[in-house]
Amino acid sequence: MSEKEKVRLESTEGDYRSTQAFFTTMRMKDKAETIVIPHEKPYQYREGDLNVTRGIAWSGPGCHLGCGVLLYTDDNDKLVKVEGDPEHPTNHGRLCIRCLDIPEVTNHEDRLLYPLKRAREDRGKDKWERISWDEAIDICVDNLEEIRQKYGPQSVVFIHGTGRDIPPWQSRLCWSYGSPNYSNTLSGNACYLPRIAGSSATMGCFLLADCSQQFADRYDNPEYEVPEVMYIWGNNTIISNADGFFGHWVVDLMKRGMQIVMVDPRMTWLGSKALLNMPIRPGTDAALALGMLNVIISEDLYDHDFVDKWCYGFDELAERVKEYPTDLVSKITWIPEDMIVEAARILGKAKNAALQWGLAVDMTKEAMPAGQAIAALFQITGNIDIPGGCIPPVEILAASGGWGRDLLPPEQEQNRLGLKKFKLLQMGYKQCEQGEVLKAVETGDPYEIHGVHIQTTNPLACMSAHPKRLYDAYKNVDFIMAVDLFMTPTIMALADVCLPAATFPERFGTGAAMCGTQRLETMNKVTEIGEAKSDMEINYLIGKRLNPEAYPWDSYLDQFDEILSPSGWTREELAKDSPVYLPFQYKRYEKGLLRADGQPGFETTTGRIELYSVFYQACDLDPLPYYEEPEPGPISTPEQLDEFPLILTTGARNWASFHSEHRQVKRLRNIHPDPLVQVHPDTCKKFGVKDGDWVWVENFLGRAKRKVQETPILLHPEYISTDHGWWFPESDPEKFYDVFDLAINNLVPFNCGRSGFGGNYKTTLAKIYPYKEGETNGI
Ligand SMILES: Nc1nc2c(c(=O)[nH]1)N[C@H]1C(S)=C(S)[C@@H](COP(=O)(O)OP(=O)(O)OC[C@H]3O[C@@H](n4cnc5c(=O)[nH]c(N)nc54)[C@H](O)[C@@H]3O)O[C@H]1N2
Ligand SMILES: Nc1nc2c(c(=O)[nH]1)N[C@H]1C(S)=C(S)[C@@H](COP(=O)(O)OP(=O)(O)OC[C@H]3O[C@@H](n4cnc5c(=O)[nH]c(N)nc54)[C@H](O)[C@@H]3O)O[C@H]1N2
Ligand SMILES: [Mo]
Repeated sequence: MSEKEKVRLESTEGDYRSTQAFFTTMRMKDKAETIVIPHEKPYQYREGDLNVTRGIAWSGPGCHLGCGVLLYTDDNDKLVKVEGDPEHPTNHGRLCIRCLDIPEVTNHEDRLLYPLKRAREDRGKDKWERISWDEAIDICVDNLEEIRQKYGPQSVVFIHGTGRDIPPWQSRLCWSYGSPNYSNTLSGNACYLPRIAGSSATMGCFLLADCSQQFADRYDNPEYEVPEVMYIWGNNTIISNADGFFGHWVVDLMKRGMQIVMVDPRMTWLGSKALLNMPIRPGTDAALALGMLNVIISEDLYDHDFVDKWCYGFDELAERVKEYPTDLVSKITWIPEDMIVEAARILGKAKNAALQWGLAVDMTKEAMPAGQAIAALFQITGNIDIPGGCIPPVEILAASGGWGRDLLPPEQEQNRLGLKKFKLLQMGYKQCEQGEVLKAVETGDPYEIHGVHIQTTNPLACMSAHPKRLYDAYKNVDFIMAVDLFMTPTIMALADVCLPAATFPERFGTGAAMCGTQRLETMNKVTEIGEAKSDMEINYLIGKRLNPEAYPWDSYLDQFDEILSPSGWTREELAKDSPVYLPFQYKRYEKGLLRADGQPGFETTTGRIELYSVFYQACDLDPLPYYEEPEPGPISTPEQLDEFPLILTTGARNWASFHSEHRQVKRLRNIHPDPLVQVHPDTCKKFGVKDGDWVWVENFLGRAKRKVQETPILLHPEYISTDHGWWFPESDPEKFYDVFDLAINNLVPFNCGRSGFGGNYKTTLAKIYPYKEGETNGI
């Protein structure tokens, strides 16, 4: 038996070590370890007529960054102003416009202020009735209890949106209720999870660009070195500030001499300042990475010492990348061949290089091999856990990736929708695959779904692929409850009970920012609006009734201390000293700091970075990275090109909104009033449309209404790019605020990758044609 066969056998026999490691296994051990940074001002103080409270911003409204903020309230506790906290090491006083505009959101006249109910037969009608919290909680508990008794807890699905700080609280509710079906509604969990789960499976940790975020003294820390070059791959950091990564760190580093290489089909502000801006055809990132690996390996530009000591399967990888010569890769990616070679050489020769990868890596069907190939570039060049390279973030709080895992009865685990089909779903936070959930709702196979719990998500407008399909399926479910800040198309279309949630200035919270920042901090309540309650309190009230043992606390506030307990901090103490930092060291793999058993190496079966993944192999997946043409596409379905000649990517972020949020917030809406499709001037000419025209963007599955923005930023005239998340709060509620005319996901099918991760949200073929007044997709 070969060594690989042996390893494979061992891992199929249950040594799925990496499943334990969502980020890495290192945790904060006690309070004395933490670094408390001095603040000039106390956490609450008076400035003129106003009270100022320090804290961080997280959702709602949505964001997952955790910038330091100063909340200004008047003597009636009304939130009147928000400023960036100049003392906060993440943002140093800088804030985006959405955060500066929080008072308009928090105090908005359209906020949900009271619990609402509606008769089952009135679903889809604007016939809501105000009810008390007691009645609302009773209805939710009674329905969920009845379904659990009649059909079993697995027949309720709990769906959430992007990684705000709410999902862990919903996971506890879900698992303590007894359901294994905790999920978002993205086909193939196609946001962040493909990158995280893939990295965890192959190296036991995740990779982030080292921007000194782990040090409270930041760029001045003596250990830190500026990266020579940063590869920004399918990520527009300045606008998106995604997942705890503050985009302006890139600018800070460029001012300190760092160069950037961008991989993006559009010219962005950063791209215009880049050494190279690679005009990639959407969905072909894996091919590009494999082509660059080919150059680095064939030109002997990799780090032999690092590969020999710390990587597993290099020879197999070297063999695989021979299938991707740069001339072929250029034809696939539409990037000039010399640019691919140059990008590879720059990386191979750099003293230290950082990777900042984004959503575009996840939003293609075969996202896992794409991420695997991109990561391999930085692994074989030894850019792992070195100053100015890629750093594995630590999981500071166990709750970050799902709270209450231990509460799910073990016999329910096998009912998790998607797990049987996709073994790799054991990676991550025990989520389902929504395509499989939908099939169960539609067909009752493998069992019927009778309830849906919706919290912080607006799937019809934003998250779900093929939203009409989700609507048609979910509208027949017996009981649907939702928790949100505002009325949404999803709630109007589907829910029976709607509970009003608090924005972040109205609630307490803890933040353990993900992005390698090694910091722990709090959100602090400064105001109250209507009868809105925090998601934490709402879930506590419901959860305590459905499973009292899982909620042993006397107040929902005690839960924060429970979550924080591994750190030694209580919420109230932390509020005063927040943010606090954990100490940090480089080259943790040499010191036994990346493995649970304290041995040197990585938390994988082989103890090394698996360029050839034993874990993937055990999940019946190709152990090596590969490229597969997205479908539809000019190469996979050339027969569609006559009808759909354009290559569409979707969802590039803009300043004025977070997903489907903020459309009713006037100042922000004025900045970006309409759903746009960016079209190259040559293509406008060809299709007889011009800037400002309303058009339909259409593919084989459906169409969505857009306004043309004529712009040369598309790097090939055939590329078009459009916003996602649109609905018009000002439109007819009973037409669900026009969501089915506006949802770009009308064009996105449920169709995840072989692993259960990844979906074609950012790549399809399409056409555009003029919209005629009165045309609609209907409901
Ligand atoms: N075509 C296309 N589609 C995409 C994307 C794309 O790039 N292209 N991006 C996708 C990605 S990456 C993601 S993560 C999803 C995001 O999808 P979602 O997370 O579902 O985002 P939203 O539609 O904004 O829904 C969030 C809802 O939660 C509410 N909310 C905000 N804060 C709070 C809070 O604190 N408590 C409660 N209870 N509610 C709150 C908001 O009012 C809003 O109605 O969208 C995806 N959709
Ligand atoms: N303002 C704002 N900020 C947000 C959000 C928001 O809705 N609004 N959403 C948050 C969430 S949940 C997420 S996941 C992040 C996502 O944030 P990012 O990771 O930055 O993702 P996007 O902005 O969707 O796309 C980034 C870039 O990828 C390019 N791109 C498109 N298709 C491809 C492709 O196939 N390959 C490559 N290499 N590039 C491609 C786009 O042109 C775009 O410039 O943003 C977060 N931050
Ligand atoms: Mo996301």
